[in-house]
Amino acid sequence: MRTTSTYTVSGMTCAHCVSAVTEEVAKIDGVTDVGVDLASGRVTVESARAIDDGEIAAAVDEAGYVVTS
Ligand SMILES: [Cu+2]
Repeated sequence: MRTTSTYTVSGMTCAHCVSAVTEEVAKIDGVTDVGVDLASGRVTVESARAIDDGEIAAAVDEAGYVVTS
């Protein structure tokens, strides 16, 4: 099952933030693609399985940011 989910992440201010979030979220088992739009804080995650919101939140937290929605 291919799933696309979108989250909003606060606190990202530059390309480094984008790469930090991308790197951590991409480590989640089953994630096949991560897209981050810096201006809106929108993070789009494509995965081969349904990813729990908590897993996304934990990965974003690991990068130093917060999922707000
Ligand atoms: Cu930054």
